[in-house]
Amino acid sequence: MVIKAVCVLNGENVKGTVFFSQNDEKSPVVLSGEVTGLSKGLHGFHIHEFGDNTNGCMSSGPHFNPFGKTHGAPNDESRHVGDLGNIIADDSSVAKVNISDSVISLSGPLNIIGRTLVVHADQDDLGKGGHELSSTTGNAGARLACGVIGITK
Ligand SMILES: [Cu+2]
Ligand SMILES: [Zn+2]
Repeated sequence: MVIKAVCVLNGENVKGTVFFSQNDEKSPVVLSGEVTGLSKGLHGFHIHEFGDNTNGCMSSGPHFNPFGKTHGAPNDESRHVGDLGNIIADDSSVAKVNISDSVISLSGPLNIIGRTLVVHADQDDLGKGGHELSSTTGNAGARLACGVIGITK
């Protein structure tokens, strides 16, 4: 049975909607959507641990990391479950989201529903930037917009 979820990203200038779909628990989760209001270039894109936005995006905590691994690229063996890499904004400040990820899930222990999707100000260096934050956040900078991932039909 297909499971579907949606996230409305809200920030001061950055907005977006991202749809999630997974055909069954063993299949990749497919993300599609659009984020607007971004500076041209790469922006870190993660699932953070908590679906708590009481103090804005800061309340969502660190990257969702149930296995206690080091931050990395989506295709790395060592990655947080929440590490989705970067989205890329074009000249018109729009980033199309087209991601298929085989680590996150919409059910079971790696379920991301109820957690927060965050878009960052800067590029996620995928753990390789040599900055002290590279191994935890990819040094992706401020949290420009976020939203809690919810169940949809
Ligand atoms: Cu993040
Ligand atoms: Zn991470």
